[in-house]
Amino acid sequence: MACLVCDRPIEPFLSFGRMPLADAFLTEAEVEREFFFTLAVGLCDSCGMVQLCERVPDACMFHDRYAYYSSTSAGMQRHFAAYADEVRRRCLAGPDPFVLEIGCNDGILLGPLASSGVRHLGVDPAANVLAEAARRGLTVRQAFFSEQTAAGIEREHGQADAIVAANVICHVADVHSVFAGARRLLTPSGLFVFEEPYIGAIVESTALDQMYDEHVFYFSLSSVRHLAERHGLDVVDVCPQPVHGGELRYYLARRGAHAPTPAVAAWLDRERASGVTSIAAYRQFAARAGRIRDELAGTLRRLASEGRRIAGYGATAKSSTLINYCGLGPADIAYIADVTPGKQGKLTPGAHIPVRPPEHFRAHYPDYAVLFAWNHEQEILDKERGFTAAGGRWITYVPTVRIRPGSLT
Ligand code: DWN
Ligand code: ZN
Repeated sequence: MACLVCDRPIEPFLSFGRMPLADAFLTEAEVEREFFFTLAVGLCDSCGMVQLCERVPDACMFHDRYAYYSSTSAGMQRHFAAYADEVRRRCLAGPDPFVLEIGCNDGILLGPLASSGVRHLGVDPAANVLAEAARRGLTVRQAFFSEQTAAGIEREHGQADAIVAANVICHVADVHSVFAGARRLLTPSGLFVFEEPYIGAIVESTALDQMYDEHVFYFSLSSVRHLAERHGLDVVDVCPQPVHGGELRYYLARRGAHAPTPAVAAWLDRERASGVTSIAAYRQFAARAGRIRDELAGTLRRLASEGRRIAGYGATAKSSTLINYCGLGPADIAYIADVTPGKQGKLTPGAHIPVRPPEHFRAHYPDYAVLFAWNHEQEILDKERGFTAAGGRWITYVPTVRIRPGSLT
């Protein structure tokens, strides 16, 4: 296996075995021809990039039935409104600025920018989520962003003062094409800004469920800086974000265009000290992941054997890895509640647990609910106060297996 960034060998540190596509919710009829691949993750010792060992073709994951709509969380809507303010403040001060979003989904980030009249374009390969962005009045184009797409955008719109993305760049195996396209499209003083799950946070909290087909890369500042340098870009700022379990937002500019802030050197020092650039930290992560699997599966089986009713909350992409890695099925988790209409009535990938609307959860409270959308914990616990008031208990597994209120015993 060769590194997608520098072509040197990568060292696998965790294999989950055969896994389905994390967002491929399916009907009974589709179960027969379900797609599986081997989910394994490795580190490139040369450039520091953590990445999948086997990749799934982009078109199998990002198509006209993409399951995830970014605007399903009120907390994320607030987060992206603040992200839009930041972009406006830092990049869009000049006359008639142009902003491009790579992977705009339903327009959660571009919407607040466009509503203040900013010239914009959202690019996304998934027609269904893009249709939602168009319905909001955004200018969109259905495409995978690449160097070639960038050339077409440049001809039509000119260069971009800001190229923005969230939870997208780490999804693209041909990341060189994305960086080359971004470099080409940026104005001389423009910024390429993106935020992605941070490998330091994933390791620290043993968030093993962040690993699935769509997440091709697990970025650190060190690995992003190496990638940027190959494309004539500097990382000029970096800022942690308290979403999706801990992300880093990276600010890139053409070489020499902006002086890096002190945060860049401080984060690089921190990464060297924490060991996220060395294989030892990942081997320990893999051992902890195995213990979480054993403890969660054991706990759920024990509760089921005692006659407790267990459901899940949030049919996340992440939950696919967790559920299949733990070998769980409908006998362990009766259903998973989720607000997304396109997931409701379908079966979860691999394990085939039915997905039901939250109203079903409220009408059939289980004894225990596994919080698969743990990154939206506050929002969900607030809206489901009735569950705990009725004696229900939440089970979480990041960073460790816990039952609340109460203990494991
Ligand atoms: O990177 C990715 C992230 C940003 O989104 C994608 N590859 C796929 C997706 O991952 P995920 O599915 O793990 O993301 P979330 O945001 O953890 O998914 C939350 C799920 O929970 C959604 O299906 C919506 C649902 N939900 C709900 O039913 N009630 C969420 C909230 C907040 C709620 O109150
Ligand atoms: Zn490499």
